[in-house]
Amino acid sequence: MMQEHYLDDIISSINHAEDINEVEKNQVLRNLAKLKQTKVNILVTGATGCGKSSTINAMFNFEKAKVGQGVDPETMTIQKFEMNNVVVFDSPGLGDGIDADKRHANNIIDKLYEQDHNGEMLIDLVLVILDGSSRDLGTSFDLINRVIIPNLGGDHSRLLVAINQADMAMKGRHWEYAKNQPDSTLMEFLDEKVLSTSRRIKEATGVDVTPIYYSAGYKEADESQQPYNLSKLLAFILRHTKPEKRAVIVQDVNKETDFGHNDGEGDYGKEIHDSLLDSLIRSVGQVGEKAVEKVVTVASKALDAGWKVLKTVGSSIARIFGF
Ligand SMILES: Nc1nc2c(ncn2[C@@H]2O[C@H](COP(=O)(O)OP(=O)(O)O)[C@@H](O)[C@H]2O)c(=O)[nH]1
Ligand SMILES: [Mg+2]
Repeated sequence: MMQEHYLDDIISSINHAEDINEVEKNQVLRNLAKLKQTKVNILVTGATGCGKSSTINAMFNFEKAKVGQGVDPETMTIQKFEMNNVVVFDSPGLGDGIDADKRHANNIIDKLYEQDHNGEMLIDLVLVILDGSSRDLGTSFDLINRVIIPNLGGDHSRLLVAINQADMAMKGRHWEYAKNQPDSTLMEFLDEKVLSTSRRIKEATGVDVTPIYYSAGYKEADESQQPYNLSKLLAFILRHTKPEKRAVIVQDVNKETDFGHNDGEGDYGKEIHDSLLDSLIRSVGQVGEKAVEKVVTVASKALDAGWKVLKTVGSSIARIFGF
């Protein structure tokens, strides 16, 4: 079941606006209708157990996704989850044995070269997830350095590396469970992990990447932990997506998830909010101020009412000051 689309609110209000002329109205409506059809294709990969499913689940409205799988046994390992606008491909990374690794690598490479019906690269973004609790990330670096980077076609901005399970990075020690955040020792450790990850990719490939760390959290029968830095991950996903496509991502962002815990290094809620509005304004095209103003006003209202992720501002500031 697909959800009602936030762009429908904007479309309807533009439709009923009496202070916008017909020519502009039609242009805006045409462009919004086109935007509503836009797909953002994300390939999520990483070793089994790194937290791909947990991340997709926490970030997106994944339960409502149409689940598809290739019929061809060669591609069966890549699972496809199609939501309103976001399409996630979940692929195992390396580390499952020589034969499986070969198959996974080939599937990933094929996906990286796949084109959409406009002849553009299908995959907008490759999210490689590393298990932050693992000491041996050798196969993950093989995945990044030998499989992904050489097959990105030179556009390295499509690559995003994220270190998950930040809470378990020092065996669960130094995680402040009550506040759901790392203490200063763990934070230093994680910062160092980010630097060494970046260095290992740079040395092997010459490519600069800025990894981030986060925790997808978990939900089990009698225990659960909220995510950490998931809003930072979303902000990074937006940064790595073409500006004209960003506006639709929010439609499929999980409204139930608590995006409030983060490192406070940036105002991620505001960044996401601004990035979405900027993307919307780009998509409506060259029209008068009145039309743009209407789009922004209605969009802000719809977004603020629907998505907690856009309001992580207060909570992160509260955390810094400890109240
Ligand atoms: N403590 C902790 N556990 C996590 C986190 N992310 C995932 N997990 C757990 O790690 C295990 C593997 O996660 P899953 O999402 O299935 O990994 P996948 O194989 O990459 O899809 C599950 O038991 C998750 O609950 C996290 O950030 N922190
Ligand atoms: Mg999984």
